[in-house]
Amino acid sequence: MIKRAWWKEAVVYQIYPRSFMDSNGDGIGDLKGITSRLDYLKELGIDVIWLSPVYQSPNDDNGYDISDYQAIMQEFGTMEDFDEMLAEAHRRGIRIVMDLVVNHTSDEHRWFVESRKSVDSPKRDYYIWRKGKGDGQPPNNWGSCFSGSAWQYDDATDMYYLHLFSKKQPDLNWDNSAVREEVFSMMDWWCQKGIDGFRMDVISMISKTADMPDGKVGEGGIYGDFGPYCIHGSNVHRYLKEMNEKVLSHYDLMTVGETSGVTVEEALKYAGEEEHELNMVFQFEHVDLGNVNGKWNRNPVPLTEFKKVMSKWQTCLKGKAWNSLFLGNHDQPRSVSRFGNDSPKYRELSAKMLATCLHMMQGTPYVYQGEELGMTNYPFTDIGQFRDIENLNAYRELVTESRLWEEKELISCFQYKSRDNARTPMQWDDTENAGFSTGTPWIGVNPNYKEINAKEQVGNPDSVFRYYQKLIALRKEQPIIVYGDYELLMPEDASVYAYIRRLDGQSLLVLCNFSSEEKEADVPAQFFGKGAEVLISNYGRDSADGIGKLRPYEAAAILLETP
Ligand code: TEU
Ligand code: CA
Repeated sequence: MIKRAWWKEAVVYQIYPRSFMDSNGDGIGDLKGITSRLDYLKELGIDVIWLSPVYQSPNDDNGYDISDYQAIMQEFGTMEDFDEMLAEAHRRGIRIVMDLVVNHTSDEHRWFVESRKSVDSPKRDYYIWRKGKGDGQPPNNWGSCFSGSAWQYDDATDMYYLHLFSKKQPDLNWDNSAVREEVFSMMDWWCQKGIDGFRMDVISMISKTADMPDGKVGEGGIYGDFGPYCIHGSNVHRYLKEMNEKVLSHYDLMTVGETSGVTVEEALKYAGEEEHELNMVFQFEHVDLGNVNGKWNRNPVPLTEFKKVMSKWQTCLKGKAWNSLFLGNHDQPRSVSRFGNDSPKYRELSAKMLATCLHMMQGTPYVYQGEELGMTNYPFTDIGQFRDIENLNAYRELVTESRLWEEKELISCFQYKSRDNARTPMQWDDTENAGFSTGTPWIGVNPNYKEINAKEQVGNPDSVFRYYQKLIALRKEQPIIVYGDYELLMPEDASVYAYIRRLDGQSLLVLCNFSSEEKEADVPAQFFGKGAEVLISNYGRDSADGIGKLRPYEAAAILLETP
């Protein structure tokens, strides 16, 4: 029997504050904006908000570069606004999980400002400094996640600092116990305020190897891969156990680690029930499918591979750890555009189908803002429309500087994969700027907001929003959805994703057609019989009769009481 926990029964909603709701017309979403929309989230039925960073930041990477962990970003409001938002969320029974970005700080954080001053600075060892190789060469060939070398030369001391992300995001040195103490006491300060947990940014990268050899250069690549020397490093589990002992275990929190590159074996260490580290991790195997030599491609996701990956995580963590379930977030393109079909004909059907597929699995589902409306990728055509440092740097490196890529080719990959697809403003209604702001939004509003918006969908019983609302409610009513076992059916079928959940003599069959054609599903006979109840269907089915024939993007979940 699986141990019960509130965070296993919860549904999480991710807010990217910059793009959620602007309360004062400066074009930037803010905390008062979030507070004003809590009733909408209550109506959707979610239990927890994961708030992307709201701390003081120069916004080189939209808040993932923090210059003060205990202050609110001016553009987002004040600490009073935060306290009000937290209280108003709690009043509605909604918990708030904070983004914890402690692999790196901003270069404008006072620790780094002090650290870079001299080799004798008391904060020198808060960061990772190395001598260059001579003749202007960095310490090794590692590339950063946002293009260019992972090392930045610093005049003041004639040394380089490590930054796995942008050069304005220097990596903290977790091997220094003073750094760990600072982070833990900051976390404790937020817990004392009453927050309900942490989503931990790239927490798999906090422990680096002491010697830092060159990494492998991929085909057609310029820089070496830091992965083997920085991901799941030798001390990462020791540091998380220490964090758990000193902070996490003192509160009733939900914790989820963003662990890029995680395998099932590693996940069992981060999130194993007996490990006393984290509750869950985010794995990325399913969203990375199709990638070869990085993410700039337009490769589709083969369904058989997708099923294999999802099923592996469902079965291998069973009873030992807990899955987090997601198809989209602020780093991914819109899920309906990537895994479904965002054409007007199939957008709603396929968005509901994807939601069914994900929300009927074992794990804690995460809904990314706008996903509950079936929001789509943005029709980008021009580099001037992008705001994300990942795109701007890649464009500079691959098009402007090296001419390794044709502009058109790269923009077309950005269209498919850019993080900005998920960062366009939330579409609230059909008024100017989709009701997000009365000013000029910091990034373009998707032109489809007149058709796709919250106001229309809340009032429409057949909308994607209403469908999500029902899925979320079902999870609260049916323990089988939360705790049932999982078995994949028809593993080789390239169009239909079918699986069965089982708990206490009940069975739940989930059928999802991932294609725009009619498909046959091999449905076990008992699901046609008496006592088979349709829990949810995106075609409005009310009986399981003929359920073996699935229409384009059809999805259904059928509950069977087996005596
Ligand atoms: O993302 C970390 C991460 O694993 C990246 O490699 C991610 O895949 C990236 O978006 C590349 O496309 C986290 C945050 O979620 C992201 O928004 C931040 O930019 C990054 O860390 C640095 O803090
Ligand atoms: Ca604002």
